[in-house]
Amino acid sequence: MATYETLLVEQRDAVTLITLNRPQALNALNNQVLGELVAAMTAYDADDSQHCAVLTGSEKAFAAGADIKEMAGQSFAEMFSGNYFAGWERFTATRKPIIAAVAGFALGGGCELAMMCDFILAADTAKFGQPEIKLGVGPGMGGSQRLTRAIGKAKAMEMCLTGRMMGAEEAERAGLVSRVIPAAELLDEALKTAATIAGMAPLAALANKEMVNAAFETGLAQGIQFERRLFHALFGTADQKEGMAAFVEKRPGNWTGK
Ligand code: CO8
Repeated sequence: MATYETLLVEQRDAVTLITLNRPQALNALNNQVLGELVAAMTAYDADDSQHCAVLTGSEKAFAAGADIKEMAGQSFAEMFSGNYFAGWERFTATRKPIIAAVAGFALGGGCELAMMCDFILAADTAKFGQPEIKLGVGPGMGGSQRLTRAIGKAKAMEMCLTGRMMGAEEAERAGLVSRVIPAAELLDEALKTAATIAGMAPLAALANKEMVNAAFETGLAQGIQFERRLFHALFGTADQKEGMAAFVEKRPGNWTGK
């Protein structure tokens, strides 16, 4: 397995655990982190033995944003011609499931990275925010769009305009995170959840991710049509036959990923 300077990557059975590892900068995201995360996700997606990923940070910070020191001196021409940070689209192109396990600060690009994952499990210490306005800018990794879709206009607008942080309880109430977990149990719970997902029929997992994501890209009728076609298509898989036979025979499914 490849090794990285800003990430720790390990495989626990069928689960890939990726830990952001720039403690000196509270896991701030720079071009190197971006390149390494894309490489790690591409490797995970291509590895037939891996079926769910967990992305996490440290106890203090999931990620405190894009690296302000890397960006500070850049001109418009450099940002625009280099299409700064456009590479994140390759992260969101990952087809297999990714869980964000967030403890501590998830600010700016850190909050946006968590929202690029399929769902967020938050420690009770998690703090989410889009404080870019305090730096004279705004979200740039999808925050204005994904946060608004996740928690609605009123709260997203307030978060972006004031830069205030939102704690884990509020984030759960608002629908940004799926569950809040005591900090000491966060990683175990995230790995357990990932193992549950990794235990599902792999093609069904890909299809479920695509279906839910389609809700953000289509109108209702088109989204339902897409869902139905994917549902139909899964009847071409051996795992659908196996899954339904296993139910009737009252035993667990034995998946082949075919
Ligand atoms: N970038 C670079 N370095 C950082 C960052 C960051 N975002 N956040 C923290 N660090 C560094 C600090 O500079 C410090 O380094 P040093 O010891 O060398 O001074 C070290 O991490 C520890 O940080 P603090 O001493 O500040 O720790 P505190 O516990 O006092 O405070 C905070 C923690 C509250 C999280 C504080 O560090 C903070 O406010 N950080 C910045 C948060 C922020 O503004 N994030 C938004 C950044 S902009 C962004 O994310 C834009 C995304 C879109 C880009 C897309 C481009 C197209």
